[in-house]
Amino acid sequence: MVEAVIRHDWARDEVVALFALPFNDLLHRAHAVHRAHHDPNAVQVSTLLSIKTGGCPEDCAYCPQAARYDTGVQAQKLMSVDAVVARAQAAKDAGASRFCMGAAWRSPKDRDIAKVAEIVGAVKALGLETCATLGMLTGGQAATLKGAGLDYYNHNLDTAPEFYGEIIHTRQYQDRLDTLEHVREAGLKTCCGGIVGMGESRGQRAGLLQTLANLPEHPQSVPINQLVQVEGTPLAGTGALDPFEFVRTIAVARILMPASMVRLSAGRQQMDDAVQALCFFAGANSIFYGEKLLTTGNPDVEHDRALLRRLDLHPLDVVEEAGTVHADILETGHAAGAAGCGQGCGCGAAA
Ligand code: SAM
Ligand code: DTB
Ligand code: SF4
Repeated sequence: MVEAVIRHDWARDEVVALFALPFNDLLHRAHAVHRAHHDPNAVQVSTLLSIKTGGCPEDCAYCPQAARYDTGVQAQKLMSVDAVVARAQAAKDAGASRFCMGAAWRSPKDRDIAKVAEIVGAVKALGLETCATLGMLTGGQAATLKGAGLDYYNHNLDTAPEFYGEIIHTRQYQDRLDTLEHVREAGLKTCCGGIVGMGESRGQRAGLLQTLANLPEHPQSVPINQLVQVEGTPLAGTGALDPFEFVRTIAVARILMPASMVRLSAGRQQMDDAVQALCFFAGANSIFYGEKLLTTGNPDVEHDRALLRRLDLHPLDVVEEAGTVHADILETGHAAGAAGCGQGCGCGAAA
């Protein structure tokens, strides 16, 4: 299996040409790249928590947390360290290896960062990988988060540069690129992707992926979200994207960024199992696991376990603890050592 060359000089025409390949040819090519760089039967499992919800001053047209849209989301202030740690422990017990914390800020204040740094340190101490998405960061804030033990910072480009102005007016594309630069310079891993199904053209979907692939480093994690339409946001009622076009987007992301984790992100609850299976074949190898994303729904964990089992997919990098053989969460519904096991799986947890 020949590994694909890592490139940062993709032309728009080349990316559009990939989208235009016959579906089977595109999936064949994407899967070959996937197989050369990753275990094709492993899926990285992250759990997401909104640690500060709603009341955001930005106008992102897709977002239920923007204060200016009447979406029914109740604003909540930053959660306490203990409350977040309890949720992170539960996520770990359920089999997640990464814990992603989201806050509805435009750009956090330094005192917010100090509090989040404390939270990150406590979550990291549980043995989980940590990820945060808090809005725009200065270089100093990124360095503080790195020092606290943060592994990944999520900051999405969201869409192609030329479509961005139709979706967000309260900050510029360049602001996003600047934050990504601060994140990279602090030595954090980058989680950066976008949303499809917002009414963009295929050329604009290609433009998003081209921009991601031509960053100075490929983001280590690339979330591809399908728009979750929320009543009250300007994008509610946008025409649905053909599911096969979503699969194509995953496949092109895999070809352009061969070594990155490509996350089948928001929108899975609205997606057929068969479409998700095609996404895994096309190169998706990461999901959000748990009944909620930030404010909207995600598939039931039982449903996801069954789906992964039906597709013979196993969770990647469940944290190994010394002397513990981890139970298969697909069989038992929890990682080894989880409180209150009692399912006779031999993991040693107390019932
Ligand atoms: N406020 C921070 C920011 O914007 O960077 C962090 C949280 S924000 C909710 C994180 C990402 O979630 C957004 O960049 C967007 O890509 C995604 N997102 C938000 N609402 C969504 C929706 N309705 N459907 C799909 N993705 C969504
Ligand atoms: C990402 O790209 N998608 C996640 C995560 N990064 C933070 C967020 C999806 C949010 C979907 C809408 C909601 O639940 O509020
Ligand atoms: Fe605010 Fe982030 Fe939502 Fe935009 S995506 S409105 S910045 S929470």
